[in-house]
Amino acid sequence: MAEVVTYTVQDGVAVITVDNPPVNTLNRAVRAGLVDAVNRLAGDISAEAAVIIGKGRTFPAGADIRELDAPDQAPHVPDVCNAIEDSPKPIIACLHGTALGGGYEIALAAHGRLAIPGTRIGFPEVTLGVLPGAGGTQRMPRLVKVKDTLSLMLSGTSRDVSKGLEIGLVDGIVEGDLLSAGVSHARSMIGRNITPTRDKREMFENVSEYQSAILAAREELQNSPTRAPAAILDCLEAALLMPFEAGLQLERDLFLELRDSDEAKALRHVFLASRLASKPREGLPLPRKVSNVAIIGSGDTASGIAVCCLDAGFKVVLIEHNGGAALQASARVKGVYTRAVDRGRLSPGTQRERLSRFSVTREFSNVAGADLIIEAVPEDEDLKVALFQRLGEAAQTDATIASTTSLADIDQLADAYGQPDNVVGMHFFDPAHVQPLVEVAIGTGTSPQTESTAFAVAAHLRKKPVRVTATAGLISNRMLAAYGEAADRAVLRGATPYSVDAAMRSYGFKQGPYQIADQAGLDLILAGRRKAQWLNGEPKAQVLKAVLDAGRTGRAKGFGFYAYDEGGSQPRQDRSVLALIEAVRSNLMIQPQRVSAVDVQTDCLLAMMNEGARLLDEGVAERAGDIDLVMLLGFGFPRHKGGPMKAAELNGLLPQLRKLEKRGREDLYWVPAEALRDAVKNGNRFSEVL
Ligand code: 3H9
Repeated sequence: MAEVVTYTVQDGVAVITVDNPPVNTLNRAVRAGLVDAVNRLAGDISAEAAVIIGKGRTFPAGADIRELDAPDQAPHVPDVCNAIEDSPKPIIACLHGTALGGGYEIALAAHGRLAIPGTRIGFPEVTLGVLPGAGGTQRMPRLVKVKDTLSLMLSGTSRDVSKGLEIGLVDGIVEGDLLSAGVSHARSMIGRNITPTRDKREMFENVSEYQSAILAAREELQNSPTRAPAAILDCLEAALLMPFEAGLQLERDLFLELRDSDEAKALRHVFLASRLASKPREGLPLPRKVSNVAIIGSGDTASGIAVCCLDAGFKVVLIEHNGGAALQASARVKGVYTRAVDRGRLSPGTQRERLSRFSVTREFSNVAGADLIIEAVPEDEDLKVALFQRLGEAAQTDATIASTTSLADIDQLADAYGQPDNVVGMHFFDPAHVQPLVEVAIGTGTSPQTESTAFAVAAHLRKKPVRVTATAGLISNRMLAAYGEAADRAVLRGATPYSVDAAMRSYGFKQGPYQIADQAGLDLILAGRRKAQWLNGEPKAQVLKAVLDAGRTGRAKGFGFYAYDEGGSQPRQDRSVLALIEAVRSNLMIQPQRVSAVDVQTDCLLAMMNEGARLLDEGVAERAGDIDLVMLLGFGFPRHKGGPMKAAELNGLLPQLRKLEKRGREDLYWVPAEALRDAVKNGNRFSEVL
């Protein structure tokens, strides 16, 4: 096996190279290799200093996230950092790529830090529900101002090194060869008196400024849904008030506590699920070339997709036969860019360049010039079928044809087109230029090259693709249907749409199911609900239907489950909706009971998990992690709960299986899916992978 850490000597300086592709994570072999290298340096008469550098695309990007779920194995990253800091011979960290988390903590422990332009530095730990646990919280505030430490550690975002130089993240930026510059810098430090980071105190001189920055951050973070930010603040406070060793110990204790928490497990799952989902399946051929895109349609989805295609460098023609609608779509696209320029997020030059690649036409024949055609007309199956027939006559034979439908049958559209291998589903979420998720729906006839092209396009548009075996409703509508049905049942039992929404918001959702329904439009939600088939046939949707039948179609019309003011922004609870629900209850002879927020949450989560398990049974979704991603990115499921499948695992699947079995005896809606039974047998996991 290739060595993951190598040791060579150049001009009397040891060159310690980390070579663990793709991102040089600090797995056990790397940690052991680094400690060995530092020990070797101490006794090496041919080297009086050292540099640490990463091979390939980056300096270490942090601890290996996969290892955080495995039993502890020494040496730990803090051991590596302590060994580096304690080295009697100076060690310089040479940074490039992304020096993140534990990677940058190594640099903080070193006796100097150089970087090339473009290097990004950051602490993503908080996004994983942990804190910088290798001395970062103790060393960083000794080197840079606490306000900059706070901003980096609490945001979890990385910073370009050009902005890091002035605040002290590195000692210098190297324009030329990083290794040569590192070696000569290390040589210049030989024989000099070096103060290790742990002994630096200058940043602590203004105690009150330091403490008030921590206090202000504490107040700001009072409502944080995760525990990591408060723990980071505890450690930074300890850096000021406690001896270095005690601060390190506190940091280690809190790190381990957080690492083993459910929220950190959930966040790790999200990280890995998202990386896995984005990867096209193995063995797919190269994608077809795409540079000219035709978008058919003029609604929000069509204009949103046009914006992301323009942003990605494609030439875009938007095709709409209705002149007025075409003008509106064009104005919407231009409006996005005008607002971006007004807010200083885009230069007028870039705006001009992007819009120079954009045109709107009523002429359908323009599809002939496109290598990717995206159908984004309203969800009307007949309309879509007719359109695909026309496309079959007008499109280039090697064009990729993508439908944005989440309800229509991709196979039927593919048949109408006549060349099913080139047809795929790409379901965007509105607003399409903002929302990251795309469900890539693979039909029976979709060829591997079309699949590969859809994934390449999604990546090019900077979207998160999730692969779905094409089925009416895809993952998104099926999950939303189960969620809505559970919510309706809770309302019939005695909750209100408002108490259900509040319960799900207090669980961590940005919006409750009735707010989502109002936003999407109740007719669309009902159409989606009808696509779900359970053992007892059609979903009942009694509450949804009652409100829709009263002409309340959602936010766009000003009335749905809520009433809205003119601009549609301020939802108000509406007594007449409660009266409609009361009428349904009395028809069904249901006596309303008290339904607590916990009951609502339990039922909705149980229903979502069971529907996710059905999607696994049917092969619509390949992995539980894909279902979680759709709920997280598509519907605002709280990230730190990991998605409905992960949350169910963390709560223990066996009691949930029992609960479903019991309820399923009275109401077939609750009958447990086979995949849930398998997951219980599998040791409380939906799949070996994710
Ligand atoms: C930490 O350091 C804790 C310490 O404070 C304390 C310790 C005691 N682990 O994203 P990409 C994989 S916490 C494992 O597609 P990009 C990734 O799964 C850690 N694997 O590329 C993928 O694998 P595959 C703090 C990782 O160029 C491949 O690398 N660090 C890790 O778009 C390529 O990744 C982080 O949180 C990892 N840490 O982005 C960094 N990182 O090909 C998280 C990547 O098999 N990582 N992989 O699917 C990132 O932000 C991005 O991956 C990075 C590259 C910017 C590095």
